[in-house]
Amino acid sequence: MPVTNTEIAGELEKLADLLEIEGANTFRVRAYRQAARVVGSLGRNVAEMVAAGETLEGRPGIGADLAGKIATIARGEKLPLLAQLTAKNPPGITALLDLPGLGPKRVHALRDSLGIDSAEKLKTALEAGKLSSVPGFASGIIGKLKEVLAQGAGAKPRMKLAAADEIVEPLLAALRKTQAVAQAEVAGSCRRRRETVGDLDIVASAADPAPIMAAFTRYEDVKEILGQGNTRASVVLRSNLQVDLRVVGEESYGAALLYFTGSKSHNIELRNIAIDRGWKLNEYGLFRGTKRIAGKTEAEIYQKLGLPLIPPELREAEGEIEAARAHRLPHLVTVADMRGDLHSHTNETDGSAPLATMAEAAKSRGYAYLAVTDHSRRMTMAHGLDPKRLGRQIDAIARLNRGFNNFTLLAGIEVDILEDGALDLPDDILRRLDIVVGSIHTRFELSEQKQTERLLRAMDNPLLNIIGHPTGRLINERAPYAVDMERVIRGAKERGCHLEVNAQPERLDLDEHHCRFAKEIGLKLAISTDAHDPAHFAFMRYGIDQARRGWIEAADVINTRSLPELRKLLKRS
Ligand code: DGT
Ligand code: CA
Ligand code: CA
Ligand code: ZN
Repeated sequence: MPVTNTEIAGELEKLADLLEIEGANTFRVRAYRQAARVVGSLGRNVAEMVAAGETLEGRPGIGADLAGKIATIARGEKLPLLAQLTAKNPPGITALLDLPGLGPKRVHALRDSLGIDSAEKLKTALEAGKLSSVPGFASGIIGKLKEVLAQGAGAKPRMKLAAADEIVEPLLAALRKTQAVAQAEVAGSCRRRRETVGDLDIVASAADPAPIMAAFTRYEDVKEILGQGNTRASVVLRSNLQVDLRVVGEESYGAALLYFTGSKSHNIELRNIAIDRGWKLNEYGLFRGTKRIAGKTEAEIYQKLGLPLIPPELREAEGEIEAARAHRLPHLVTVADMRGDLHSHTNETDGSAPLATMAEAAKSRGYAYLAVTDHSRRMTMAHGLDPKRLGRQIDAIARLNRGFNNFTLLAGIEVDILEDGALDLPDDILRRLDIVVGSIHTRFELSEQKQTERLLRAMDNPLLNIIGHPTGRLINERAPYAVDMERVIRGAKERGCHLEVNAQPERLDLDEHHCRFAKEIGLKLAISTDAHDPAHFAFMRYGIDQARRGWIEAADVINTRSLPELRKLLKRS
């Protein structure tokens, strides 16, 4: 992978930031920023130019020294100056510069007087009221900082789970290939299948850790090594995702996996059980005195503690240990339990593939049914269906169904829920469908009361079966609209309607807490991919992950049922 211009510009910007914090000469700082702009706006790949013997010397603001530094970065080497500055300043410090009122001078003062080098440390110091002693921090600035930090500014961005999976899978494969590695697995929030991850934590076992440590720090995707010892290392990948690796002996692998899978509060509860028995639990094993009584696998540690293995998705200290003790852990739903998908689009609206292709893709996953639910007419940008076009699609589905064995296309619609809760298509066409999904795609800004009533009113129509992506949130992009989900979930249950867990990685909507509440009151859910392309059927695993975090079992999900049973569940009286 050649170094990209964006990466070179990023390194130059970072250098400028750090020099500024160090109080370097303004002209020098400005020169690096100018160079970053030149590289960033160049039409050609600098790494390739450098490899071909070309130089940037002579371009606006770029002299021999800067051109040399750019060439170094372009060759994938680390600038000694930057290495020196990053050793002194942790990565979080440059994020401080983005906070309002914080220029390099003030960041410098924070670091030297209070040792603050990250947004988190700043937050702690603010809460402890320590900032007023730092020169240059008047109460106005302090108040403003408190306000923006409370709103989440400066927090490390969290990566969506599906994106993290794409990164961790090849990395694990590379680590497992090194001879000495017996086992390697991702732990942390990724293994618990949280919808976003802060960083990746990998646990490996090996008799000799050296080869795996080398494979890890030399992995082609590594941008920066943050720290490295004999059995642990931390790196930053080119995606800016941090990865921590810990290598232990085989006898400790289960203990390390358990420890680094977390969550922290789950670990604390486990450790207390060990303490009650006079034992000690840490990342090396479960110990009676100095004797290790378990550690090789997670299962044997749980067993010694009197518990069945608790699935990682449940390890959040939200009642799973009590449930395990009482032998009442849920049998969580799996991808293999799914008999069909209940939300999909074709190229008749905004999907990429025709009906027959979508049907084949669903069929080849082993599904018994697929509901085709294109958009309704209100979604003009998606070329939504009016009654006439929908009628033709219903006929096309009937024709295709005659050719299938053990597979059925269900005629459906994702009908827009209008502002007043009415549906975007008349009842007489909806009545001809097997299934009706209703979704909100407009007027996200309504008050909580109006939005809640809009959804309840939509569900009053007995032709509606499922509310699609019920809160409308897009992870890291759009907050849920204001809506009282407890009322909506209860309202769905009362009306014989269902709610969707939308499996698109940026939606995962319902979330885990809604899932758990739905289960508690006995509302059955649909888990659907909202596929706009045959490849999207693979997103099912993300919907399943989220549902599992919400303690959902196969029996709580309508599309784990056979078609005749599903049809019964869809019948509203
Ligand atoms: P993240 O990275 O923010 O998405 O969340 P996690 O859960 O992956 O957290 P992380 O990466 O800070 O730590 C990984 C696991 O290591 C965490 O889930 C539990 C364990 N761990 C980390 N620090 C501590 C600690 O101070 N005490 C205990 N008991 N466990 C810890
Ligand atoms: Ca983590
Ligand atoms: Ca970590
Ligand atoms: Zn939709």
